[in-house]
Amino acid sequence: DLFGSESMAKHEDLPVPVFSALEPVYGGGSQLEEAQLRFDGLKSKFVEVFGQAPDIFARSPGRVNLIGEHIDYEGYSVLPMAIRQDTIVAIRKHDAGESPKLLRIANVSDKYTMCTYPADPEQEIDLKNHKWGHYFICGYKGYYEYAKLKGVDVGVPVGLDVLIDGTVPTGSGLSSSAAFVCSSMIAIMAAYDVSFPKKDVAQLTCECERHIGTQSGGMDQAISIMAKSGFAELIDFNPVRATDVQLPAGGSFVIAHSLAESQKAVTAATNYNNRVVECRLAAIVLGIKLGMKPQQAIAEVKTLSDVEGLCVSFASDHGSSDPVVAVKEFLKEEPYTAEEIEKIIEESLPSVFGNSPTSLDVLKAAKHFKLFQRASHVYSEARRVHAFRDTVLSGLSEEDMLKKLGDLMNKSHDSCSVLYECSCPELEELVKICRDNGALGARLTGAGWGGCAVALVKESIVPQFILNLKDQFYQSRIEKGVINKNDLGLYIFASKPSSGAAIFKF
Ligand code: NG1
Ligand code: MG
Repeated sequence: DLFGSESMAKHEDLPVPVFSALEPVYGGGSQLEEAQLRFDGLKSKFVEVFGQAPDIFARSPGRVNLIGEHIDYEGYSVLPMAIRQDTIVAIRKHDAGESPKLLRIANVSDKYTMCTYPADPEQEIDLKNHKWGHYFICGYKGYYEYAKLKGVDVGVPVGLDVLIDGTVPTGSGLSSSAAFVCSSMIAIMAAYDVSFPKKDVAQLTCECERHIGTQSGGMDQAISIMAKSGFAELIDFNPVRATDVQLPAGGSFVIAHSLAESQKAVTAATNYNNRVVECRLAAIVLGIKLGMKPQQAIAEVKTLSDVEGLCVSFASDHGSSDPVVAVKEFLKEEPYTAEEIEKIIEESLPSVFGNSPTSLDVLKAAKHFKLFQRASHVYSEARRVHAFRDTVLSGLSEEDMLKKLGDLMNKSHDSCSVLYECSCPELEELVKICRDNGALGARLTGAGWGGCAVALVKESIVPQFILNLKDQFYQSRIEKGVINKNDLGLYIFASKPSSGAAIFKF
């Protein structure tokens, strides 16, 4: 239609909303009270640390990914929802000439001591010496990179005083990192009194988080910025777009921590970035086997989604539309050595990656490359995301719908575990316990190698389900002193889709 939805302002085109009260984001009741306490605490701590009150607050939530794991960086859509746990940043921008001309990043938790950085946005992040404050600097650099790219005048760098309060557990697969980077970026924007559309903020926070050394996709930042209360979102990439997905009311998502911490910034070379590299190599090899010249494939093929078209045409000649058919035909199950791949692509591996330092770290650490397994996971997982979305929209009875969604989550987990090898013994144990206790489906969520599982559970059995997990998974860990009994609520909880990033000016 001529004047249809295309011409209406989409929410990704709008700026991050600014509020003068907490209710629009934190609702009422105990959540609001809790939030009020946090904001009051932040403010007084800010005055205590820096001697003056903050100008502005920004918040951005963590997320739980319901389905679509390790495919965002391959260009495929994912389906996460925001959780209520978030990062709040309080910020004060110095006047020009005020000293010290530094970025001082403090935290309400004693676990994190103050980090100080120069105000120069061109500074390099010291990756060999990981500090928690580096995530703020990702946002800071990103802000100036965007401004440069768009030719926007965003003001001369001055000192910033910053205090952080995060409630997303770290290394848990719930994206504490994106909550931190996104809230930092938004706080900086608000402090400098500039605002960009949400889709741009989602894009630029994704790119700037890579300064931490992981070659991440854009899921976490996109959902943290664009989430809407009450909805999960189907996130598409290139360009970033979010489509609301209303989940069936009778199901609840329970998030449970495996208590294995996944330190992604530290293990990138063997875990996360390794998989990104393997996917790229699988895509290039597939491109060549399906008729591209090696040089062309290296130049043009960045992700598995770039060669899906070729894979699907091949598969349809063989009576299917499933790209996994081409994977089975053209990639071998045994791991490839670097030499084998170099022979196929007629190029040295380091030069394929333009000598990017994080990729070189991967090549140095890798003994071999599992191209068949990684590509099979990515193509099948991409299909499961759409099957999940179609199921939600299918007029199936709620009972049947929940069962189908659970099945898809189980398949996703098994693929992550067997083909992508991003699970760990603690997650395997936890997922099994979830399934044994009536979960319709359970899977690891986020990057894996530790962190949380998410289980789809019938609303009516949630309290009993949580009790059973306490007994069967957490009790022995409490006895061993791994966690404190009083903290259990931090490690297992049911979650409803929460709202996205916001700025507060009181
Ligand atoms: P987490 O779980 O936050 O480490 C990571 C990536 C995502 C996505 C998932 C796996 C970052 C910031 N995020 O999330 O982009 O690839 O893993 O699906 O690295
Ligand atoms: Mg992260």
